[in-house]
Amino acid sequence: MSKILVTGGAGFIGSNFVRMMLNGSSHSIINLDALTYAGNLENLTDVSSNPRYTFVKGDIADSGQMEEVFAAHRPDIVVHFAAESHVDRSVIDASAFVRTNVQGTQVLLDKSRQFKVGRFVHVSTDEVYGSLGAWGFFTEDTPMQANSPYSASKAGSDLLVRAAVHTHGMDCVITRCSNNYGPYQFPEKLIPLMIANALESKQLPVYGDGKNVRDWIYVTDHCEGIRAAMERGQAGEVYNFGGNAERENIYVIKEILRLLGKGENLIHYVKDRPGHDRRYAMDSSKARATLGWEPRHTFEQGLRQTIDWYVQNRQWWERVRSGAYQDYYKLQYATR
Ligand code: NAD
Ligand code: TDX
Repeated sequence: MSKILVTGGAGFIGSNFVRMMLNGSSHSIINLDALTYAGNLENLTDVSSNPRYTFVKGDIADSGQMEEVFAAHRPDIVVHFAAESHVDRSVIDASAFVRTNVQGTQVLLDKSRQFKVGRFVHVSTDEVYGSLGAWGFFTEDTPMQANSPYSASKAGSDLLVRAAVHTHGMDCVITRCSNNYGPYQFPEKLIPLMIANALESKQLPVYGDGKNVRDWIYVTDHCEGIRAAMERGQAGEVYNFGGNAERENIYVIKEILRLLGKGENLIHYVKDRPGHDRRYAMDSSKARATLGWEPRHTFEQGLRQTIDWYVQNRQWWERVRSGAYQDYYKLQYATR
């Protein structure tokens, strides 16, 4: 049984990972999270009384605070999710992205080395590879060509992790995944935003021509990949995870409307995202061959499950859409 320090465990993917590990392993979990606008302890209400679960509020970019957390908990493994994660917010202001994603990752690497953590799993994204044309896939050897402040900050953190392996001999693995969707995703991201707006009969804002392509993966499939990399990955290696589900945004939006029985009159084309990457598609053959991993959900199954969850958990997203979120939403969609 290991002690796993999970950073960002109150966010979307982190909370799904914490739940999976508490219900499906005997490891102890220390959930370290700053509880930014995206962090929500309600995501973990069902598992928070588990005796193997501890929550610690803390900022990964604060070295002094991290020293105290590592000294108090002495983790065997770090699984690092904590990040500023929304591309549009990074276009408005990149400073928190540099602080958390770049500086925060280095602080965690330093503390992990100091306290002799056995394995560091760095959760990254397909966006570090840039944008694809109509054909081809990202492999682990595709050069990094990040295009947004968000993806540039993630690419920076990936390089810091690589440097920790090469310079200090640390045992780190990097996972890069395509677009996640599923329960507890903050309704600023495409799928939950469109579901919530449709349920409230509000306009569905489509950037540009709606033909940008994302490779959608159900969140628990990604979490299983991270677990496989944590358990069976080789130090210094990168593992790509994708859902094998490339879809144009407009297809996804029309499917959501169809499944909710809402009309396409809600679709509203707005100004494109600056620097909007055209297409992402992952080649996950390395993870399949070397980790024995594969995604379990088709996009159609996963989307249905996700819509059901948002219909049944209306209170959850209504609460997170109130307050500070309103200010962001007004700013982001004001001039479109
Ligand atoms: P999220 O925004 O839902 O959650 C991020 C969490 O990090 C929140 O709980 C937040 O409170 C916490 N956090 C932010 N700044 C912090 C700080 N300074 N100190 C401590 N905690 C802090 O993000 P997500 O969608 O769950 O993404 C998790 C990770 O997975 C990120 O590293 C992201 O880059 C990566 N990723 C996401 C996707 C996706 O589709 N969502 C795909 C590939 C990779
Ligand atoms: O209102 C919208 N309208 C719209 O057309 C929003 C919010 C998005 N979009 C488009 C932009 C993208 O082409 O939908 C697509 C998906 O957008 P996001 O949900 O913002 O995701 P994306 O920018 O692709 O990045 C996501 O996947 C990789 C996550 O947010 C990242 O954290 C992850 O690394």
